Amino acid sequence: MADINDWQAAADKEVKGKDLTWNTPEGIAVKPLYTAEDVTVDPGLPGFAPFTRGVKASMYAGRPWTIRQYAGFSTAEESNAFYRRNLAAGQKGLSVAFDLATHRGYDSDHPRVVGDVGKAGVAIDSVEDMKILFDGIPLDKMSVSMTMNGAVIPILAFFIVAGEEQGVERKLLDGTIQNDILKEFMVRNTYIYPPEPSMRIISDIFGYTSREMPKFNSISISGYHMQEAGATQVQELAFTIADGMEYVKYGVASGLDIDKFAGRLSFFFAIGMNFFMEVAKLRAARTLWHRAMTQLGAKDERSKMLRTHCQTSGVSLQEQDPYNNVIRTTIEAMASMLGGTQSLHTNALDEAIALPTDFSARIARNTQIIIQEETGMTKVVDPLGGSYYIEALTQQLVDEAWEIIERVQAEGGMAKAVAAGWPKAMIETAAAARQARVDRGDDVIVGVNKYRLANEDLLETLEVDNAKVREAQIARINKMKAERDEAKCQAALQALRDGAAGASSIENNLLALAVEAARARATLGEISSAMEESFDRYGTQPTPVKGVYSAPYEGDSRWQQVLDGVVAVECRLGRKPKLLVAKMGQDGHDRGANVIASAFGDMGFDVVSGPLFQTPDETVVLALESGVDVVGASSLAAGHKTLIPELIGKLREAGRTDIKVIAGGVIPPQDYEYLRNAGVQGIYGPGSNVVECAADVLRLLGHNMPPAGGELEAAE
Ligand code: MLC
Ligand code: 5AD
Repeated sequence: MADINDWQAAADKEVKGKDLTWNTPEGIAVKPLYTAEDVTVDPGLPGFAPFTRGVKASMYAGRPWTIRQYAGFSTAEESNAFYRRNLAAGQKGLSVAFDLATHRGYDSDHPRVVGDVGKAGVAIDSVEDMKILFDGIPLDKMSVSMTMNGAVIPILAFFIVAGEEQGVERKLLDGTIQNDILKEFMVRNTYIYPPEPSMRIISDIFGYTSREMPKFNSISISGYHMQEAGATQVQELAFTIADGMEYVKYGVASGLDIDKFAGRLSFFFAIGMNFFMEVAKLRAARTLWHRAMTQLGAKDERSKMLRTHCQTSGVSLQEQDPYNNVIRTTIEAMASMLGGTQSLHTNALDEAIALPTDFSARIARNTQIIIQEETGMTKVVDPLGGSYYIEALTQQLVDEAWEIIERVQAEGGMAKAVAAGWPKAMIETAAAARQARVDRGDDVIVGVNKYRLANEDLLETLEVDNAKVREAQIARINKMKAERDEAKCQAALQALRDGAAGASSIENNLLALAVEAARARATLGEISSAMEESFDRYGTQPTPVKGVYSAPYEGDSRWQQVLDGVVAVECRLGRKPKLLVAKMGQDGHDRGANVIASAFGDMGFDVVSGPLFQTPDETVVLALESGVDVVGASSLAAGHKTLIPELIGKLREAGRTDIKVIAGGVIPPQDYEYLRNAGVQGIYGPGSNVVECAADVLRLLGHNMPPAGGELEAAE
């Protein structure tokens, strides 16, 4: 029989000695062949420690994963109707997407959220909205996930009271609250308060739910947003497990018995296009969590079981040739289920442009239904178990991630690491490197940097009339405030204020106090502000990484043309051309803004990275103070039609029509003309090449920049 040396010789001959090793972005050297010799650890059996092969013995043969599509837009009425249509068509669990005003603790009538209400999710201002959201949906029968981190106290309180007023006892409420603040500080940015009081909120929620809501998952520890922000799979894995360990330590430090709450911790991962790596990642995650929880002293096996939701990768989906997204999502959905997820969201094909329509949501949902009901893939437990490659990769991911986890532990845990900023910097470095690989064509994206269509058809997308939603919300807030017992409401808010000012205890439990305020019809904004008085509101300054985007471009002729262009403009102006990267509204998606800031900085621009959550007024003040030539507005949460025209109006009022305004992010092509008419001079959607964006900016600044691949027509 042939041995490995025979194989090596045969392979060398076929490829003339070429090295077939694939070095992945996480620095893993994937070999072209795996054999029994690569498998060094026995993964055991499904349903048994360390749960590498799954948390249930029968897995999907016993019960398939929950088809749980994340959704929400406009008003509670519209979202409720959407949920009901989806459940009738085969969806099994609910998952609520709230709008950014709600995430950040503002009522719909707050002046800072004019562009955000009802846009990226549903607007929820009070228990009245929450009751409408679940109208006709029995909360003792339907498990509901709520993605909420910043305003987690009022939202969970509204949910509890909505259940109560439906006649459902707390102990029967089934579902999950995201409640994962550490990753917000790292990547997702919908925090409200600084880290310390935010961690107290989490312990208070663990305490309350472990006493009162035994079926409810008190947290969804999320790596998803790390991968979306550019993290490699090893980084996603390591920081997520390390976040989980940190929450457990806080829970224990607040006096809880580890086995009383750890069984209700759950996880959430992104599943991207590196198929086998993603399957191995979920298996590695379960193995690591078992190890971590054993180390932290858990005794109950359920405390050591990593149960997870997955979502296919948003960032892997493209605006160009969007039907390719159905194929990508199918592949990612298969990796999720072969990895053993408990619950799954499959993204819609219009992901890179807008929120799902009924049509795109149907295809996304049916992707899962077809896998469950037509393919027979659920009949065998962990069917990839025993694959030499999968088992070896699983072990390698465990080892690589554990190394990072040990570094985090050595430095005092994840809260300290987040404060020190190195995990975020690691992720941003990976993001800038990926952008450069895509822009250079080293990483292929079909329909974007290879096989691109000459003409794209317009895709019909969902549009939310933001002004109308806001009006309806304000009317409901005013009506509720007029009808409530004001003295009772104010007393409940005062008790919450006092609880926040005091130390965490059963009497001062913030969720318990907020439930009282919710019953008394306090709004989300009022409940959030009551805590903000003691906790304060948190903000940070972006710090883009340097030299990562430029590295692979060394010696590239187009890159050099752009660098020369920047120098030419600099000579003319007597200073470097200056760009403000602006984030307006409550949109915290900052991967794009950070990558642009890094890349433009590397190209020689003077870049000002504006803080998150600015109003158009604040952006104009910063632009004028910094003396910029160009403002680049980054918008990923649909606020562009309100906020960017307002910005241009304010610049005009200030007499500064010379400052150019460009826009980038998730902007449907249908809106381009509207924005151009408003004065936007360049629009860069997903899939834009950053070097070519810079070439455009140089043109806007009057430099005679040749087209890509073209010759310079005349020197400046
Ligand atoms: C499961 N069960 C079985 C079984 N499989 N029983 C017998 N045999 C089997 N084979 C049981 C389970 O033990 C459980 O009961 C019950 O069936 C439900 O199964 P589950 O596996 O726990 O599924 P589910 O209820 O769906 O819970 C999955 C979860 C949960 C634990 C991962 O936390 C969850 O649903 N998370 C979703 C999070 C989410 O949707 N997030 C969206 C983020 S979007 P029992 O009694 O044991 O509980 C986002 C985007 C953005 O964040 O905006 O940024
Ligand atoms: N409805 C449906 N999906 C949403 N996503 C975000 N908001 C919504 C919403 N309101 C999905 C997208 C995004 C990921 C974070 O969640 O896929 O990439």
